[in-house]
Amino acid sequence: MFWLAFSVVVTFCVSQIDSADHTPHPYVKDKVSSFLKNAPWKHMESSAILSGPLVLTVKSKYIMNGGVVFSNKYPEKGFKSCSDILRKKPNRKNIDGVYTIYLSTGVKKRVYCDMTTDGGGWTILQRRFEGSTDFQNKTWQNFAEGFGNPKHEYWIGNDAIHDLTKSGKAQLRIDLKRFNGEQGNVTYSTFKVGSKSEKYKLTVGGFKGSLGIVDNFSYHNGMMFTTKDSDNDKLGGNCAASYGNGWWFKTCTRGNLNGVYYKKPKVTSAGMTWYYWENRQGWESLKASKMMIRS
Ligand SMILES: [Ca+2]
Repeated sequence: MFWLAFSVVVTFCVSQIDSADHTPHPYVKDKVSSFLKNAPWKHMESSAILSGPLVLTVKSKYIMNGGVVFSNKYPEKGFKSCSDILRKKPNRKNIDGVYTIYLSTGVKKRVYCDMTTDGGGWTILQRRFEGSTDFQNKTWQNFAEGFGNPKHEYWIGNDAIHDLTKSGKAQLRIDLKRFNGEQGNVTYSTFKVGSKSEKYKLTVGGFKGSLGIVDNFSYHNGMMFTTKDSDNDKLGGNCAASYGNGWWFKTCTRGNLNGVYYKKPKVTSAGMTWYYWENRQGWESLKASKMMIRS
């Protein structure tokens, strides 16, 4: 009887949110509904009146402690990712550019959306093509929050990557370009990055590549993120201290897309490299890199 009455009370309260006079913002409605459903209701009293042979009227009274219903600033549009934008606004297809998305934490992010490649809907995590953004002198916190300019070169931030991949449904695509103009790509059907407390641990699998580009990211599978000021790699020393940038270093790398941007095909493991493509020097520095996800 108690649970039945409880359910009735909650259903009643939630239904009040849908009152005919006002249409609540869906975000607010969801948050308040969730709060009412999960709040600790305290039973105060119940009374029952039996009248006639068939009518039983039960009245129950509950109180609920006050508290914060929600504190997030609710998103204006609420797009969660570039694929979400494309689903809700199909006319954005083939219109690449900077869009606004909101992470599940309520954090607003300006990101570059690739609305063209393979049907579009790709949220860019990392983009480099000219060396205008420094990836070398960045801290753990910089890599966590992201840096650069979404119109040009940037790192979206490890907190954002975690948030966008935590459902486990994201696919990763990396587009690469050599200085001779040759372009190729790799895709991973599984791509997930852990939380801050998990030190952004990388889970990657399901490789496919074009132009003989080999799978080197799997070498980094299971690795935590390492920066100059946070050593979480498998080396005795700190890989990031040698390479400068943050990455999911092991001992240390087989392709470091956050490496030094050399503006020429310099052969060095310190560069922005992918080890390797067929018929090519393994550690040749690349002209462009674009890491992007879709789910
Ligand atoms: Ca180490």
